[in-house]
Amino acid sequence: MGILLRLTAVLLLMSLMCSAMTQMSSCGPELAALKRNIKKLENKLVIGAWRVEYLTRHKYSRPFQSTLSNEDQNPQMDNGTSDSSNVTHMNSLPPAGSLMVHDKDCSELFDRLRCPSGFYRIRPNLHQEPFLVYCDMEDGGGWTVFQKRRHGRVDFNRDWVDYRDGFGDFKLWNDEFWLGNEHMHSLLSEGKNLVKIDLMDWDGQRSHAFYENFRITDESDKYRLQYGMYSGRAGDALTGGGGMVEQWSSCLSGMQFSTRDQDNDRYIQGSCAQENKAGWWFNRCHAANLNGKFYRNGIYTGQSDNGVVWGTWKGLWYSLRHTTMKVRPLVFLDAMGSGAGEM
Ligand SMILES: [Ca+2]
Repeated sequence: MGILLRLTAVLLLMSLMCSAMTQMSSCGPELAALKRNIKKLENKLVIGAWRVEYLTRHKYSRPFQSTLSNEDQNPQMDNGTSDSSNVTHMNSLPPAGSLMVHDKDCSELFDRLRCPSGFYRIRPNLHQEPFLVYCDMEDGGGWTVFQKRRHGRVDFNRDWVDYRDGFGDFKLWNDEFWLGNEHMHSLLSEGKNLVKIDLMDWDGQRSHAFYENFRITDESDKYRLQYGMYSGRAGDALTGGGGMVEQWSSCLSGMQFSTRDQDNDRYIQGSCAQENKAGWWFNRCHAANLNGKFYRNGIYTGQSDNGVVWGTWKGLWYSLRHTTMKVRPLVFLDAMGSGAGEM
């Protein structure tokens, strides 16, 4: 970067000298060439500056919004510490947002760079602004994570707009978030996919469920859920478990999304989202709700089964400790060569 600056300064000086000389002699062609070189160097400088910004962000896993909101919350931080000078530096850079986002999801990023797990920007389709996601590069690699529960610090009982746009923290590996229905719609619309749901109870036991071709429609259809074949060990709780009665009341295939301020469920007497303290796809109401109320220690009691629930594994009255929902292409040669992740 320093070399570029010095070169630009030298060329500027030469062009000034030359322009003074034009009155005496003809150095027009040289001047034009110099101007073109300056322009090229200026462009290189802009791209270089943006690369530094990009790498700095990813090194510290700093999302756009969080950086700004941290600054808003701590205006006294602007005292020349490395942290605040970073923020100032990033804000002053030119907008070149789309230059460095090559990947439509974490699987492409994994194929290209074999990078570690962390927050990266992706762009599922070219008509969309890039956005920040957590990429799980373990478990075979290439997973784009769209839901995570870890410690209960993020409130998941929210309105439609929050669920549409996404919420939570996007900084640390164990942060909790919902990527947002709008982002999920574009992410899940690309080709055939495989969604993996990772679950952990309060004794550290783990289980999982796979769903092929997991999709949600757009907002005009209230982000209706559709999915294909189930496999895994935790049971097909999205479909409601075994019996016809259970499926009639809790099969979530074909259900629209509901939040506490938008009741799109089939429960006529009330609102599943309000009862279950969550935005989710509800029928009458559910056998799986990973956005439910976070209860510590698993077994809970309440007026309704409103915990973080995967009914076919731990029942409706057990609230899980860790959950992750993540997606990658159905056909994907992962780090272990199996294409299926941890079974
Ligand atoms: Ca209802």
